[in-house]
Amino acid sequence: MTVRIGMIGPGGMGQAHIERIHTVIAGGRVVAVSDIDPGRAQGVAARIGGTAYATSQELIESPDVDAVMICSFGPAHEVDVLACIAAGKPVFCEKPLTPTAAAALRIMDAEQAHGTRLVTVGFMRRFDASYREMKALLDSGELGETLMVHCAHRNPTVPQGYTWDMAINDTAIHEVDAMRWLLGEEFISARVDTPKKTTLRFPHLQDPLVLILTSASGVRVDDEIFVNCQYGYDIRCEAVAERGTVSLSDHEVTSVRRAWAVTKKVARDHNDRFGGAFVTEVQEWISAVARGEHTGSTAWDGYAAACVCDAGVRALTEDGEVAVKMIERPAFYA
Ligand code: ISE
Repeated sequence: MTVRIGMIGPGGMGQAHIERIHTVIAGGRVVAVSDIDPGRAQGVAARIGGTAYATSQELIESPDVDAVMICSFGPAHEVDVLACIAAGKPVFCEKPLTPTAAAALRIMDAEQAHGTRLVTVGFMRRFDASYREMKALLDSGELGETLMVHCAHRNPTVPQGYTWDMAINDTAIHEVDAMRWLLGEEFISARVDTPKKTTLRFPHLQDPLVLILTSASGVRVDDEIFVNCQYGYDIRCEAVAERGTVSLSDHEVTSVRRAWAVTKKVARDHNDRFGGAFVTEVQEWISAVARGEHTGSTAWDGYAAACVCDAGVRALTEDGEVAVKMIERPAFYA
């Protein structure tokens, strides 16, 4: 069976997914697109030999679409995810599921009323080979209890439209999800440290910043967010446990020795660094849809990440620790 996918919002991320689905991933084809810019939808549809729909609602309801990928802007996600649930179609929604926890709660309510899991959230780090190896080692217990994790998330630069809160709810949200998954527990509080700001980009941003999270069992996670670091896309993570540490590897493919120096490349962007993770993630989703199963992060993961980010955004404007407010995990998401 070929899963016929409708894509909402085929911008940069969406088109990178289409490329993967049509070249290296098996079992799926993007047959329909819609976009707030109808010209873009028509252009992408013509290129892939698919249909451009005037609205996302029409795409979701089309009998020619088996499953939906949402790659639009975060604030537009809720209405489309709810429409997919109403239509009973599996939906892969890029992060963030929703920009607020309240909106994610409405999605969980609708999905539970529907009765089966349909929503997968695009948290790709869970599919990265290096993160998976780290998790397997920590879960084995060989290093004892995990005590602290040091993370860094650096982007070469961000566009003008990147607002002050996005450092937390668009960038740090990746570590928030990856650390919930790595540690297997929730965070209870957030704090933000604000070091000296770079002069090399927009003054409206606090860049860099350090988000400090505390988990229910007391693990301390610090996450340096530096989105105008100029030199590359650099993701770091070191977990410190009782009997040792484990870190993500650097992701250069080659190193060059020349003129008495060794040079290695730094990734350019998330597609470069996490290309393999995106392929595994989308392949697993398409294969699960074909089997009629659910895989990947759930709406609960989208909700929990939004709750931690809400606290992180508040911590950016308030002094001290901010408590993370979260409902009890419903049995449906156990
Ligand atoms: C962007 O939306 C992403 O998801 C990237 O992975 C992240 O590095 C970047 O900071 C975000 O703006």
